[in-house]
Amino acid sequence: MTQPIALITGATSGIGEATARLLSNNYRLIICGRREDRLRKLKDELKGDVQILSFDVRDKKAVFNAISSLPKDWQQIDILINNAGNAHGMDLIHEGNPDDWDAMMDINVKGLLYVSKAVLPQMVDRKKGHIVNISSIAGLEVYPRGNVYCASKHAVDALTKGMRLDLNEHGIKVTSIDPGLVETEFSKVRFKGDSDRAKQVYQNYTPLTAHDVAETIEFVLSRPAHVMIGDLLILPTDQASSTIVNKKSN
Ligand code: NDP
Ligand code: 8X3
Repeated sequence: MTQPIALITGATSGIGEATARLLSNNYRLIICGRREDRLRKLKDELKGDVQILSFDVRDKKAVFNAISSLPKDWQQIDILINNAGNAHGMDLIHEGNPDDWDAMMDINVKGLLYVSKAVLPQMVDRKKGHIVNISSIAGLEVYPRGNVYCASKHAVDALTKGMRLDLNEHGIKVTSIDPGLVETEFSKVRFKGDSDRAKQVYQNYTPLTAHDVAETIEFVLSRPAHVMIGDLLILPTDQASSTIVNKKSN
């Protein structure tokens, strides 16, 4: 039997890259991201059948051009993992930078919409498919200074619910994975390359790894046809909520 095709956005690092590594034995993969050098390196390392698409999810035209440029035998995408996203800044609302707000809403919300719009029609035609949206605990709770990032992930949560309603009659599964703290490049991006500040986010407790989240995605995808995991919150054991983390004093 031919392997299902999975398209992963944000596969150049963190959760997306770990998911590509884990799925590569059992799925044909379309790996996406802006950093093409990383995509090429990852493709070389993976064993299975892999296509690369390099585009910025904010660029509507680039999204549609990239996905329609796929060879014919790659166009029937079975699984879309909407993972590309980041936080930009962690300021009080009255001190926030509107460019950071634009980035978060354009990437995390509108980018997810553009990619979904490019992939969904063939799923609807075939009455088959699975959308996995990587939201966050920030889509379920709001924490101090999280304002616009939390708003973007609350929007992802609403879109997941909306997709599930609208796609129900077409037999398409829609899942939200909501991770807590995962040690990736996420905080380095949030703090604009300040590695020391980023490291502090993951100190004195045990955060999730990107592989932990990838294993959860693999589990969700491997359920039988009649089973859809709707929403899945995955936390480090040390984390009880966005603001309560059991940090050991050193
Ligand atoms: P990383 O920073 O490691 O990865 C982010 C990925 O998103 C990169 O591959 C990056 O690729 C891609 N990306 C960012 N902006 C764009 C863009 N404009 N166009 C295309 N791709 C883009 O972070 P994570 O792996 O942690 O984040 C993945 C997802 O998980 C995000 O949606 C994040 O919000 C979510 N999440 C993360 C948590 C955490 O604690 N780390 C917890 C909960 C959710 P490139 O730069 O090459 O374009
Ligand atoms: C990423 C986790 O707590 O930094 O979504 O918002 S958090």
